[in-house]
Amino acid sequence: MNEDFNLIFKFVDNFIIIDERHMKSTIKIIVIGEPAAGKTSLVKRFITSHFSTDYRASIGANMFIKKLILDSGHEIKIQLWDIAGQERWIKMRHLYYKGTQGVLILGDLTREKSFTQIENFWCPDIGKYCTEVPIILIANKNDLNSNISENAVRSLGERINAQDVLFTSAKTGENVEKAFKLISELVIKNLNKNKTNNLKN
Ligand SMILES: Nc1nc2c(ncn2[C@@H]2O[C@H](COP(=O)(O)OP(=O)(O)OP(=O)(O)O)[C@@H](O)[C@H]2O)c(=O)[nH]1
Ligand SMILES: [Mg+2]
Repeated sequence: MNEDFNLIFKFVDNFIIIDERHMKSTIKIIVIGEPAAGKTSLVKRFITSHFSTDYRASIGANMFIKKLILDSGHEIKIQLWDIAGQERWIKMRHLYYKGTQGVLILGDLTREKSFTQIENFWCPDIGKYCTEVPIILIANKNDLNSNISENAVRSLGERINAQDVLFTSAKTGENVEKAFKLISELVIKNLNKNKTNNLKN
Protein backbone atom coordinates (compact mmCIF):
# COMPACT_ATOMS: atom_id res chain seq x y z
CA MET A 1 0.00 0.00 0.00
CA ASN A 2 1.07 3.52 -0.84
CA GLU A 3 3.41 5.07 1.84
CA ASP A 4 1.45 8.25 2.30
CA PHE A 5 -1.80 6.35 2.45
CA ASN A 6 -3.06 7.91 5.58
CA LEU A 7 -6.40 6.41 6.29
CA ILE A 8 -7.10 7.00 9.92
CA PHE A 9 -10.55 5.59 10.02
CA LYS A 10 -13.47 4.86 7.84
CA PHE A 11 -17.07 4.65 8.75
CA VAL A 12 -20.35 3.81 7.23
CA ASP A 13 -23.57 5.59 8.06
CA ASN A 14 -23.78 7.37 11.36
CA PHE A 15 -21.20 5.42 13.27
CA ILE A 16 -18.38 7.84 13.72
CA ILE A 17 -15.38 7.57 15.98
CA ILE A 18 -13.29 10.66 15.62
CA ASP A 19 -9.84 10.97 17.08
CA GLU A 20 -9.67 14.71 17.73
CA ARG A 21 -5.85 14.71 17.68
CA HIS A 22 -5.96 14.05 13.97
CA MET A 23 -8.49 16.69 13.14
CA LYS A 24 -6.68 19.95 13.96
CA SER A 25 -5.10 20.85 10.62
CA THR A 26 -7.68 19.07 8.55
CA ILE A 27 -9.86 20.62 5.87
CA LYS A 28 -13.18 19.07 4.95
CA ILE A 29 -13.96 18.32 1.30
CA ILE A 30 -17.15 16.63 0.17
CA VAL A 31 -17.59 14.68 -3.07
CA ILE A 32 -21.15 14.68 -4.38
CA GLY A 33 -23.14 13.89 -7.52
CA GLU A 34 -25.52 11.39 -9.06
CA PRO A 35 -25.32 7.65 -8.28
CA ALA A 36 -22.59 5.88 -10.28
CA ALA A 37 -20.98 9.15 -11.42
CA GLY A 38 -17.71 7.79 -10.03
CA LYS A 39 -17.32 9.53 -6.65
CA THR A 40 -16.05 6.47 -4.79
CA SER A 41 -13.84 5.52 -7.73
CA LEU A 42 -12.28 8.99 -7.84
CA VAL A 43 -11.58 9.01 -4.11
CA LYS A 44 -10.27 5.44 -4.23
CA ARG A 45 -7.97 6.29 -7.14
CA PHE A 46 -6.63 9.27 -5.19
CA ILE A 47 -6.13 7.38 -1.92
CA THR A 48 -4.98 3.95 -3.15
CA SER A 49 -4.08 4.48 -6.85
CA HIS A 50 -6.43 1.63 -7.75
CA PHE A 51 -9.54 1.39 -9.91
CA SER A 52 -12.23 -1.24 -10.01
CA THR A 53 -14.92 -1.75 -12.65
CA ASP A 54 -17.39 -3.05 -10.02
CA TYR A 55 -20.23 -0.79 -8.99
CA ARG A 56 -21.27 -1.12 -5.38
CA ALA A 57 -23.50 1.81 -4.45
CA SER A 58 -22.12 3.58 -1.39
CA ILE A 59 -24.03 3.44 1.86
CA GLY A 60 -24.39 6.78 3.64
CA ALA A 61 -20.86 8.12 3.37
CA ASN A 62 -17.25 7.03 3.56
CA MET A 63 -14.65 9.25 5.11
CA PHE A 64 -10.91 9.25 4.58
CA ILE A 65 -8.06 11.40 5.77
CA LYS A 66 -4.96 11.94 3.69
CA LYS A 67 -1.87 14.07 4.11
CA LEU A 68 -1.12 16.32 1.18
CA ILE A 69 1.67 18.72 0.30
CA LEU A 70 0.27 21.46 -1.89
CA ASP A 71 2.22 23.29 -4.63
CA SER A 72 2.19 26.29 -2.32
CA GLY A 73 4.22 24.22 0.18
CA HIS A 74 1.37 23.90 2.67
CA GLU A 75 1.25 20.51 4.36
CA ILE A 76 -2.33 19.70 5.21
CA LYS A 77 -4.62 16.84 5.99
CA ILE A 78 -7.72 16.54 3.92
CA GLN A 79 -10.80 14.92 5.27
CA LEU A 80 -12.60 13.48 2.26
CA TRP A 81 -16.26 12.65 2.46
CA ASP A 82 -17.45 10.40 -0.34
CA ILE A 83 -21.20 10.81 -0.07
CA ALA A 84 -23.66 8.26 -1.44
CA GLY A 85 -25.64 9.59 -4.41
CA GLN A 86 -28.65 7.31 -4.26
CA GLU A 87 -31.98 8.93 -3.54
CA ARG A 88 -32.62 6.81 -0.47
CA TRP A 89 -29.99 8.89 1.39
CA ILE A 90 -31.71 12.20 0.68
CA LYS A 91 -33.03 12.71 4.21
CA MET A 92 -29.76 12.23 6.01
CA ARG A 93 -27.28 13.45 3.43
CA HIS A 94 -27.14 16.96 4.80
CA LEU A 95 -25.73 15.60 8.07
CA TYR A 96 -22.54 14.88 6.19
CA TYR A 97 -22.41 18.41 4.73
CA LYS A 98 -21.82 20.06 8.12
CA GLY A 99 -18.53 21.97 8.23
CA THR A 100 -17.82 21.54 4.51
CA GLN A 101 -15.05 23.81 3.25
CA GLY A 102 -14.81 22.67 -0.37
CA VAL A 103 -16.89 20.67 -2.83
CA LEU A 104 -16.07 18.39 -5.74
CA ILE A 105 -19.27 17.95 -7.69
CA LEU A 106 -19.24 15.13 -10.23
CA GLY A 107 -21.00 14.56 -13.51
CA ASP A 108 -20.62 11.40 -15.58
CA LEU A 109 -19.64 12.18 -19.19
CA THR A 110 -21.64 9.19 -20.42
CA ARG A 111 -24.91 10.42 -18.85
CA GLU A 112 -26.21 13.90 -19.61
CA LYS A 113 -28.76 13.67 -16.80
CA SER A 114 -25.94 13.51 -14.28
CA PHE A 115 -25.02 17.07 -15.35
CA THR A 116 -28.56 18.47 -15.47
CA GLN A 117 -29.06 17.09 -11.96
CA ILE A 118 -26.06 19.10 -10.76
CA GLU A 119 -27.89 22.30 -11.60
CA ASN A 120 -31.37 21.10 -10.64
CA PHE A 121 -30.61 19.18 -7.49
CA TRP A 122 -27.03 19.02 -6.18
CA CYS A 123 -26.18 22.73 -6.19
CA PRO A 124 -29.46 23.79 -4.56
CA ASP A 125 -29.00 20.95 -2.05
CA ILE A 126 -25.56 22.08 -0.88
CA GLY A 127 -26.71 25.72 -1.09
CA LYS A 128 -29.23 24.96 1.67
CA TYR A 129 -26.64 23.65 4.08
CA CYS A 130 -23.22 25.12 3.19
CA THR A 131 -22.21 28.75 3.28
CA GLU A 132 -20.22 29.97 0.27
CA VAL A 133 -17.47 27.44 -0.31
CA PRO A 134 -15.29 26.77 -3.36
CA ILE A 135 -16.71 24.28 -5.84
CA ILE A 136 -14.94 22.43 -8.64
CA LEU A 137 -17.03 20.81 -11.35
CA ILE A 138 -15.66 17.40 -12.25
CA ALA A 139 -16.56 15.80 -15.57
CA ASN A 140 -15.63 12.18 -14.86
CA LYS A 141 -15.18 9.10 -17.10
CA ASN A 142 -13.20 11.08 -19.63
CA ASP A 143 -11.69 7.80 -20.87
CA LEU A 144 -15.09 6.86 -22.37
CA ASN A 145 -16.90 8.21 -25.43
CA SER A 146 -19.22 11.07 -24.65
CA ASN A 147 -21.93 13.06 -26.44
CA ILE A 148 -21.52 15.94 -24.03
CA SER A 149 -19.42 18.78 -25.38
CA GLU A 150 -16.64 20.43 -23.46
CA ASN A 151 -18.42 23.77 -23.97
CA ALA A 152 -21.61 22.46 -22.38
CA VAL A 153 -19.66 21.32 -19.34
CA ARG A 154 -17.76 24.60 -19.06
CA SER A 155 -20.92 26.68 -19.37
CA LEU A 156 -22.54 24.60 -16.60
CA GLY A 157 -19.42 25.35 -14.54
CA GLU A 158 -20.01 29.09 -15.06
CA ARG A 159 -23.70 28.86 -14.20
CA ILE A 160 -23.04 27.10 -10.90
CA ASN A 161 -20.13 29.44 -10.08
CA ALA A 162 -17.61 26.64 -10.05
CA GLN A 163 -14.10 27.99 -9.57
CA ASP A 164 -12.75 25.47 -12.04
CA VAL A 165 -13.80 22.61 -14.32
CA LEU A 166 -11.71 19.46 -14.66
CA PHE A 167 -12.12 16.45 -16.93
CA THR A 168 -11.06 13.37 -15.01
CA SER A 169 -10.86 9.63 -15.26
CA ALA A 170 -10.81 7.48 -12.17
CA LYS A 171 -9.84 4.65 -14.51
CA THR A 172 -6.66 6.19 -15.97
CA GLY A 173 -6.01 8.63 -13.13
CA GLU A 174 -6.25 11.66 -15.44
CA ASN A 175 -6.45 14.87 -13.38
CA VAL A 176 -7.43 13.01 -10.22
CA GLU A 177 -4.62 14.24 -7.97
CA LYS A 178 -4.93 17.68 -9.58
CA ALA A 179 -8.61 17.87 -8.59
CA PHE A 180 -7.96 17.16 -4.90
CA LYS A 181 -4.93 19.47 -4.78
CA LEU A 182 -6.79 22.28 -6.52
CA ILE A 183 -9.82 22.16 -4.25
CA SER A 184 -7.49 22.10 -1.23
CA GLU A 185 -5.60 25.17 -2.52
CA LEU A 186 -8.92 26.96 -3.02
CA VAL A 187 -10.04 26.10 0.51
CA ILE A 188 -6.78 27.41 2.00
CA LYS A 189 -7.10 30.62 -0.08
CA ASN A 190 -10.69 31.03 1.10
CA LEU A 191 -9.70 30.52 4.74
CA ASN A 192 -6.89 33.08 4.43
CA LYS A 193 -9.24 35.56 2.74
CA ASN A 194 -11.80 35.19 5.54
CA LYS A 195 -9.06 35.57 8.16
CA THR A 196 -7.90 38.83 6.55
CA ASN A 197 -11.48 40.13 6.30
CA ASN A 198 -12.12 39.29 9.96
CA LEU A 199 -8.96 41.17 10.98
CA LYS A 200 -10.10 44.21 8.99
CA ASN A 201 -13.54 44.28 10.66
N1 LIG B 1 -14.56 3.94 -17.47
C1 LIG B 1 -14.72 4.54 -16.29
N2 LIG B 1 -15.54 4.02 -15.38
C2 LIG B 1 -15.66 4.66 -14.18
C3 LIG B 1 -14.96 5.85 -13.88
N3 LIG B 1 -15.29 6.24 -12.63
C4 LIG B 1 -16.16 5.32 -12.18
N4 LIG B 1 -16.39 4.36 -13.09
C5 LIG B 1 -17.31 3.21 -12.97
O1 LIG B 1 -18.62 3.71 -12.71
C6 LIG B 1 -19.30 2.86 -11.78
C7 LIG B 1 -19.76 3.67 -10.59
O2 LIG B 1 -18.67 4.14 -9.87
P1 LIG B 1 -18.73 4.55 -8.32
O3 LIG B 1 -17.44 5.21 -8.02
O4 LIG B 1 -19.10 3.39 -7.48
O5 LIG B 1 -19.94 5.60 -8.33
P2 LIG B 1 -20.48 6.53 -7.15
O6 LIG B 1 -20.60 7.90 -7.70
O7 LIG B 1 -19.63 6.37 -5.94
O8 LIG B 1 -21.94 5.95 -6.91
P3 LIG B 1 -22.84 6.01 -5.56
O9 LIG B 1 -22.01 5.47 -4.44
O10 LIG B 1 -24.03 5.14 -5.84
O11 LIG B 1 -23.28 7.41 -5.36
C8 LIG B 1 -18.32 1.75 -11.42
O12 LIG B 1 -18.62 0.63 -12.23
C9 LIG B 1 -16.95 2.32 -11.78
O13 LIG B 1 -16.03 1.32 -12.17
C10 LIG B 1 -14.09 6.39 -14.89
O14 LIG B 1 -13.45 7.43 -14.74
N5 LIG B 1 -14.01 5.70 -16.07
MG1 LIG C 1 -20.02 5.63 -4.11
